[in-house]
Formats: sequence, structure tokens, C-alpha cells
Amino acid sequence: MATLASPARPRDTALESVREKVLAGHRLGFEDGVALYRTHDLLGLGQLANHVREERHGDAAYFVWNTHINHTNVCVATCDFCAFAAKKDEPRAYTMALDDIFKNVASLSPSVREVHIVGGLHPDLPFAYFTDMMKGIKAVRPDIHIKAFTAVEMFFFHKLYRKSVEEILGELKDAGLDSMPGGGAEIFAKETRNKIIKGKADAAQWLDVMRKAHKLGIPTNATMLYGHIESVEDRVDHLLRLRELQDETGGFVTYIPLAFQPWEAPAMKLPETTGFEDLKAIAVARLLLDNFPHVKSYWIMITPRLAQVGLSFGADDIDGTVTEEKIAHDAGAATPQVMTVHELVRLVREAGRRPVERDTVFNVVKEW
Ligand code: V47
Repeated sequence: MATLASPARPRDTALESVREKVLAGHRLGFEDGVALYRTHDLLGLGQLANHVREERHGDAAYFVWNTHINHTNVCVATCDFCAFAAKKDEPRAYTMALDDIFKNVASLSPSVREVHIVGGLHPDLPFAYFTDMMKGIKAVRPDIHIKAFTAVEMFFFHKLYRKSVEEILGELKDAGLDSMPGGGAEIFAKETRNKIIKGKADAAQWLDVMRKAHKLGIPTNATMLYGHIESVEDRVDHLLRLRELQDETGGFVTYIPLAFQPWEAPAMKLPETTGFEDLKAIAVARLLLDNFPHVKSYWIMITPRLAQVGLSFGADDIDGTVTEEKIAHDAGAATPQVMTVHELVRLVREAGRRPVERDTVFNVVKEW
């Protein structure tokens, strides 16, 4: 790859030492992360993040042909930001029959390579519902990659079915699970987490499930929910805890910043995130998470327009076609629920990037 020109000196002098570290390939620390989140020099920050992004991925921008299945919204946890979850006696509560899931998967275009499955913490389903789900999906589409169940769900299964985390992960893997999504991480900082979340895995438990998954050879993603009541320090702490675990296991594939969708969130009267915040969330992550291969610009949460700009602020991935996303849309997201591959390719090309269709673990499927 051609040597990249060094990014220009940032206008904000507080970023000068960060620039020096980035150019020297040195690791950034907590205070650097705080300075990056606090700067108003978005272009200075973006240039640094883009430099790292281009050093790693050149002009490639990845996407996957995928679909989402949310098998149940019944959930025993209470998360103030979540509009998807329902208690089991609410009229809007639902749980999909396995046959309906299999019919849904069987009807997918053969081009769909990944099914992303997450649901609420349902207290009454047998564990066989989940292992049978994996087996049944592979029976109808042996080639499809199953990315399923957040670390929060895995931890819940461990408690509910009285099996060790390793047993839960091992049995699901044997049944067909290929990888795990990064949801449920929210914000790790204890005080902030406890204010908005009740009844689900805490930070140490989330991280420990991921550690065990990586040790069993199950790759996973990681997320952070931002734009609610968390502080800048909480955000930096969150990213550094992810980086620390990645140093230990190397099992994280992609980091996805999740912008809080406030419109229908039950207990939080907060405004939506701004464009500045969304681009910073991508850029700071690219700079702090020096051991994460990929950073995603998730169009569902930040709109296709801004996700496209994110490809010049540190992100190398724009997720996928998605189809039938419920978590952000139940929270009032006005973004589309589906994007065609042609729309994704156009976004990427207009951004001056090279569209590369990938599978879940970034094997190249097709150069568009
Ligand atoms: O776990 C819930 C979050 C997550 C809201 O790993 C909300 O490839 C914003 O994790 N506003 C689910 N976020 C989404 C997720 C994800 C998405 C795309 C790709 C991957 C991946 C993972 O959404 C939940 C929770 O953290 N969430 N409510 C809300 N109102």
C-alpha cells in the first residue's frame, strides 16, 4: 500500500500530543480519550481517525448482506432506554414460533449471508428453543452465518438454565451458532449503568461472557450506547475496558457505537444525538481501539447520510442491508428498515470508497 501523507496539524492544540502518538504508533491513554471527546475540532479529530482507518483498510468500505430476527420482545430486565422490551402480559408481547423463524430464513434470498438474532430475556422458554433454533436454521440454510444472542442473553441463559457460561456457549456453538453480536454492553461505568438498567448482566459479567466466548473460538462484536446520561469519562472508560479484553483474547471483530434513539424510550426524556457527537463516537473509537480490526458506521442509528460521512471519520464498515430492524425502530428511529445492496454501494462510492461485500468475519465475498 502507498505511504499515506501525515494528517495536518489539528487546530485544537490539545490534540497535538495525540497526533504525535498516533503518527508514532503509540497507544493513547485515558486523558487522550477525554481530550478527543471534548474537542470541537471535528476535522482535526476526523483526519487523525481517517489516517488510522486508511492505514489499515485503504479505501475499502465493507458491508454484509444480512437480516435481523428478534424472536421475542418479552424481557425481565428494565432498561430505561429500551422501547422494544415488553412484560409478558402486555398486549404487544410476542414470541416467534420456531417454525415461523425457519420459514422466514428459508424464504431469504440466497445472497443473504448473515442472520443477526437477538431478543429479550424471556423467563419461560426452554433452552431447547435456542438450540433447536440454531439447528433448524442450519437445516434450511446450511451456508448462512448465525450471529446470535448478546452477552447479556448468554449470561441470562447461564442463570436460568443453571449451566455454566461455557456449557451454554458450547451447546449453542455445537447447535450452529457462529458468532455473537455486541449488544447489551450499554455503558460499563457502574454508577451510570445502575441508574438506567435493572436486572441484567453488569459490566464484569458482560466482559466475562465475551472472554469465554473468545476462548471457545466464537468471535464477537462490541458496542457502546452513547448519547444518554453517560459522561465523557464513562465513554473513555468503556472503550478502554474493551481494549483491555481485546489485548487478552483478540476475539472482537468490530466495534459499533450505538447512538441513543430517544423518541419512544419510556423513561428518558432526552434529545437525540447530534452529528458532531455521532462522528466523534466513530473517530474516537478508531483512535482508542487500536487493537480492534473494524469500526462500524451503523446507518440504522445515525441515518444513511451520516453513516456515509462516518466512512471518512474512522469507520471502515457500514453494516448491511439489515431488513426488519426492531430495536431502534421501536424506539422511534425514522431511518429506513431496509437498504438494498445497490443503495449501500451508491453511498460507499459517493464517499470515494471502494464497496466490498463481506461475510460476518470479513472474508471478501465480492468487490462491487
Ligand atoms: O443491545 C436498545 C441498543 C442494542 C436503544 O454486533 C438502543 O453486529 C439506541 O447491539 N437507542 C441492539 N440503542 C443493537 C446491537 C447491534 C446492532 C447492529 C450490529 C450489531 C453487531 C449489534 O441496541 C441493544 C442496546 O444496546 N438499544 N434501545 C435505543 N433506544
